[in-house]
Amino acid sequence: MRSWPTLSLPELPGIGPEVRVFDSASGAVKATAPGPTARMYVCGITPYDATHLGHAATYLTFDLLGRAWRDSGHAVHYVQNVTDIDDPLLERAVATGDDWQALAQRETELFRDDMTALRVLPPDHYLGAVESIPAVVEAVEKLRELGAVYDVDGDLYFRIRADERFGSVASLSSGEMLEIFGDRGGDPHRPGKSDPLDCLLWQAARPNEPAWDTALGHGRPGWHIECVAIALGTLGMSFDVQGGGRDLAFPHHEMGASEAHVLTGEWPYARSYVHAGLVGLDGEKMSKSRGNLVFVSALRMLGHDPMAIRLALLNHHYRTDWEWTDADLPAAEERLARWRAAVSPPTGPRPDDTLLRMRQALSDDLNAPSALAAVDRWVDHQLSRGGDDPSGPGIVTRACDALLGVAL
Ligand code: 5CA
Ligand code: ZN
Repeated sequence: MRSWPTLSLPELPGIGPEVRVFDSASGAVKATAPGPTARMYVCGITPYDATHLGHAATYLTFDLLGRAWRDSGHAVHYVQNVTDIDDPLLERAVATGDDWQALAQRETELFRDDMTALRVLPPDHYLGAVESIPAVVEAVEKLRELGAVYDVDGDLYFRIRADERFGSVASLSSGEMLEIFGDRGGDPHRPGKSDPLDCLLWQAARPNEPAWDTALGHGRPGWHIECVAIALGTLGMSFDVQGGGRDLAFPHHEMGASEAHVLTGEWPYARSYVHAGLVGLDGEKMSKSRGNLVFVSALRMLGHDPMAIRLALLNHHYRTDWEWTDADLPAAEERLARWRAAVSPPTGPRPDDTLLRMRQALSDDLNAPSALAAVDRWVDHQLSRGGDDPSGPGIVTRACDALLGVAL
């Protein structure tokens, strides 16, 4: 699948510190210790509706991580999927009378436009579930040979007991897992399953639904194995970060880690599992199924500067859940205008301390609000007293671009 256009990042003096992030599996902030090339897989959209601010906040989180890694001297190998075949997409297509493929293509295109406008660096591999069906089939066949698969009326299930490490990503009790599994696409009550938490790897064709003829029969892929097949095919095992919103920790990333462990005999799947908090509106998680959405594209159509949208999102720490309010965007627009006014004179205050603080904040669990505050300090100083360092405005502009993705 086509990714979106890349951006060249401006050079900064010196190098950033090693990046630390909160890993859900160990429950602590820990150093990401990538080799020369950091490897990251971030779960992509299910393209049945436009990108809302919750999605955007999650993709910005991993964009910051990629930028911090680059600043600390690493190359980045970044992979993202598109779940372009799944129940919610088919349900939406039926409800609106759309062709499911046309719907997926349209919404994926809009997502690319939103990511481009927000200056999110593109993945190196952007792969859809449909184009990855051969890789999924190969993975499920291998799991079957290893005895980790059973059949319920033609549907193929992954046996979680095949993995003695199952449960180590999200660290939930079995009661919690059962409750969440049903809410997030699982089918704990289906008769014939060996364990209520076993998950679908391959679903046999249903009437009036798309299906593919494969060695597994006529059907379509399950969700978790899609990401495993794509991640292993591009990054291999033990990549540095598996990312997504907090709602993906269980079951999605838990199942992915187990399937990959059984498949390869290796551990870990990802060295860190990084989860962004959920953005809400009116007291509820912003979600396509609830319909309480603010779309990035709608804000753009209203003429809001994407850099202000970006600043509004970065003003919240990625790990906390937060609520979007009508005050977020005007505050970000005002901040953006001040920043732009401050970098326009030829000289300004010395930027060294600002750059240092921005780097420290971002490398310490992606503390974007603190990095924004560091820029605010320089801006306040410039707008109140000015400065005579000819490198000041240029370095602050470049740091905002390279580290925060905010073009001034
Ligand atoms: N296609 C799967 C992942 S393989 C999926 O979850 N798609 S999604 O379109 O539902 O979500 C895309 C990403 O946005 C996921 O990482 C999800 O966790 C995140 N996300 C969804 N809603 C919110 C929200 N309200 N706040 C923050 N992130 C969100
Ligand atoms: Zn995924």
